[in-house]
Amino acid sequence: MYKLYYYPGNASLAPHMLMEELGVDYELVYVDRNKQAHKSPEYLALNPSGRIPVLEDGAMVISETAAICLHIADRHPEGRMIPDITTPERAKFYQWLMFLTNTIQTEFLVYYYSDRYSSDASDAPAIKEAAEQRLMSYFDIVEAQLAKKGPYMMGKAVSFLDFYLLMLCRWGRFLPTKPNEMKHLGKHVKLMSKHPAVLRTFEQEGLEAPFA
Ligand SMILES: N[C@@H](CCC(=O)N[C@@H](CS)C(=O)NCC(=O)O)C(=O)O
Repeated sequence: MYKLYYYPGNASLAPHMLMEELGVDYELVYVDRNKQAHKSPEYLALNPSGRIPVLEDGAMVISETAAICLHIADRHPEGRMIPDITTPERAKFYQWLMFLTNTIQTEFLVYYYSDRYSSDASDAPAIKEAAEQRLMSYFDIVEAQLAKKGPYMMGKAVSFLDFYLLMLCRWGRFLPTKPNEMKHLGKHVKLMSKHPAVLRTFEQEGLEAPFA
């Protein structure tokens, strides 16, 4: 049985949706960010970066959202949440996963934690504004991919990239140009919002239905 350390709406949302989609056995462990539980010695022993999520798979402890999702998808190939290793789609999948985690997700850290990016607190609004512009340009790139290849990130079949992207679109709900108001991203969000696994996950985390 897996154990997912989560906080509602945090990066734990992607592996949570993935596990729901796959119907695997898992337990949720609430990490109370309001009490700084993610910086407690117990949590830091699991993930020294003090970031959410963490996955326990038996004796193995894994951090980093993309690594967690890859591990789960690889462990359950019958769920087809990642293209087969023998296909060219696998390489394109890696490309988009890295773009989502390395570029968009990382930029959201700058956007949401802009005060951490300068020793001068008065810089934070400008840092946030620049991150906002970059985020919107990155969502334009995803929009173009969906226009070309949609409705899902890998074409006709859903993969865990789509759950990852839904999480990032939700984080983008305060951007001046909201991903869910863009033509193809909006269609993607609508499509994903109907997935029973998504609805169950949002309900379990106490989040309002996505973009309702
Ligand atoms: N690269 C990490 C980033 C995870 C991350 O930044 N999680 C946020 C929540 S969405 C967090 O734990 N923030 C608390 C903090 O930075 O203090 C991953 O993908 O797992």
